[in-house]
Amino acid sequence: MSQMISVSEALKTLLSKETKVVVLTGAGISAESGVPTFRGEDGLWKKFRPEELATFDAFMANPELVWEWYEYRRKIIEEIKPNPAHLALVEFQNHFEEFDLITQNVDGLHNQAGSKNVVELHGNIKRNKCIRCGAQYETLEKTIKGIPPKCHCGGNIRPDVVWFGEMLPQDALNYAFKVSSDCDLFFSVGTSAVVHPAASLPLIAKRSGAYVVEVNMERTEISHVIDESLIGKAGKIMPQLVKFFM
Ligand code: BV8
Ligand code: ZN
Repeated sequence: MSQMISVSEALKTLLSKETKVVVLTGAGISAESGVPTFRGEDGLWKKFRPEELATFDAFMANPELVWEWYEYRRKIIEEIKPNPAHLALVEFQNHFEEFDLITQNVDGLHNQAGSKNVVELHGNIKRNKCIRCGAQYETLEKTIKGIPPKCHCGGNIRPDVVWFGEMLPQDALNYAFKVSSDCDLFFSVGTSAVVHPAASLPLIAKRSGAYVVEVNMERTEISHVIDESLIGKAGKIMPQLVKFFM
């Protein structure tokens, strides 16, 4: 029986269903599903630097390399499934009367776990779109050939994710700002909190008077300003928090 995490009395009292809760997740919540994180020792970026691949310029300069990198990541994601941390967040959503889940991840694992109305700040790797006409391609039709695939209009098809230097989807970001500034309890789970503007959400919550809790394997950029750090694997901590629900 894995030993129970120690949770402050302040946090325990906030785990009642009337509390307004917002959760922000990053690559760390998918690590135990087998998705490499970005900046860890097994990080995706180890092989490639973010500037090299997750940018529009990189795609225009070397569409084959960027497209192959996303195909490599899609293959990993096709084989894996949500882990206990993703499943615990479905229970969070069922427990709290007001609950919002915001993710930086593009792996779609929250939706796969059964979470509803997930706010995907950085898009979704399973979606593609045409650079020229914006046509959406959920799964690439077999007729679409070539690397990168060509749209019916002749334009290049790209992954429907937010690259560095690109704006986040405005409505998703505005909604994330709104709920983060109006919640009682904010969880930052499995994110190094270095990528903006997502990394500003826990700080906005803190400034607006929320109790901010971080779940991570180690301290991060925001550890010094938030209220409580639960150090350990999200797959262990998140299900244990469910046990404290009142
Ligand atoms: C924009 C999609 C401007 C693509 C991604 C302000 C300040 C500083 C910099 C900037 C700023 N504003 C803009 C910038 C530049 C840039 C930025 O933030 N750079 C950083 C690197 C310094 N931001 C942007 O470019 C953003 N765009 O602001 O546009 C603009 C303004 C006006 C007009 C036009 C443009 C766009 C950012 C989005 C980039 N796209 N992803 C793809 O995936 O290929 S970001 C990428 O990083 C992923 O989405 C990822 O989710 C995200 C954040 O990383 P994390 O999720 O935190 O993952 P990481 O590996 O870093 O950390 C994992 C954590 O988990 C670790 O802490 C680890 O300890 C922990 N962990 C591991 N295992 C576990 C665990 N925890 C618990 N349990 C475990 N088992
Ligand atoms: Zn097109």
